[in-house]
Amino acid sequence: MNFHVMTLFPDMITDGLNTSITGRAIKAGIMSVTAHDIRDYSDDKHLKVDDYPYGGGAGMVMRAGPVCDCYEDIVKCIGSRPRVVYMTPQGYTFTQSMAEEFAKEENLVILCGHYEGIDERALENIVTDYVSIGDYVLTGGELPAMVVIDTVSRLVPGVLSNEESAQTESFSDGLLEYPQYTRPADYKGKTVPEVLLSGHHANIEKWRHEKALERTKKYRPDMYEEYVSKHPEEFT
Ligand code: 6GU
Repeated sequence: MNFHVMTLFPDMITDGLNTSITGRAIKAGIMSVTAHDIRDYSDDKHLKVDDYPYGGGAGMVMRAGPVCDCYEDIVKCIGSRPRVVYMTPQGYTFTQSMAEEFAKEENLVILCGHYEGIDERALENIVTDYVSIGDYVLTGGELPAMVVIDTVSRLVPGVLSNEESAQTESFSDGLLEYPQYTRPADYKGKTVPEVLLSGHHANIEKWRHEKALERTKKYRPDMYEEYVSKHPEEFT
């Protein structure tokens, strides 16, 4: 899987993803992340990529030319017109099922905005998906792009080891994770739940399931209701 990020801060993307699990996958050749500097496509002698908004108002707008030219260069490079995900607080909220869709693509372009936004005509020309990562405002699309790439990459075959893949359960069974403990059994007077030391496998599974339900009910009542409606036999 190849990610192509269109950004004004390419170092932020490469520095952020060349570490940890994504960094390992990139070095192994299982995926690639290429950051394309939109400023390289400026036609301005001062390399400006923004301008004042028509109609007035605060802030600057990224011009259509550099954004579209950058995309066309990627198209020429890979020989197809890949999906373009625009990171914007005005988009649909990112979900695990969106990540599963994106993971099917061979190439994915992610466009990061800055300033007050990007000229609407560039968006109309190239963007296929408008995606936000939640209801709060960031200074730019780079951190959201890294969130999307991290989430999608762990769904790409070979990126996670078998042991890492086994920890995928959390959202896939529709419940939050149960609490985990490791040694020591007594940490400054706080002890590990007795059942986990018992070696009784069925009891341990039962306890973990109960804790997962308890947590989901408390922190994600929406997910809890969904789970109850899908597993009525468990609650009769
Ligand atoms: Cl995708 N971009 C920005 N600038 N802020 C956000 C966001 C995206 N998602 C949530 N907040």
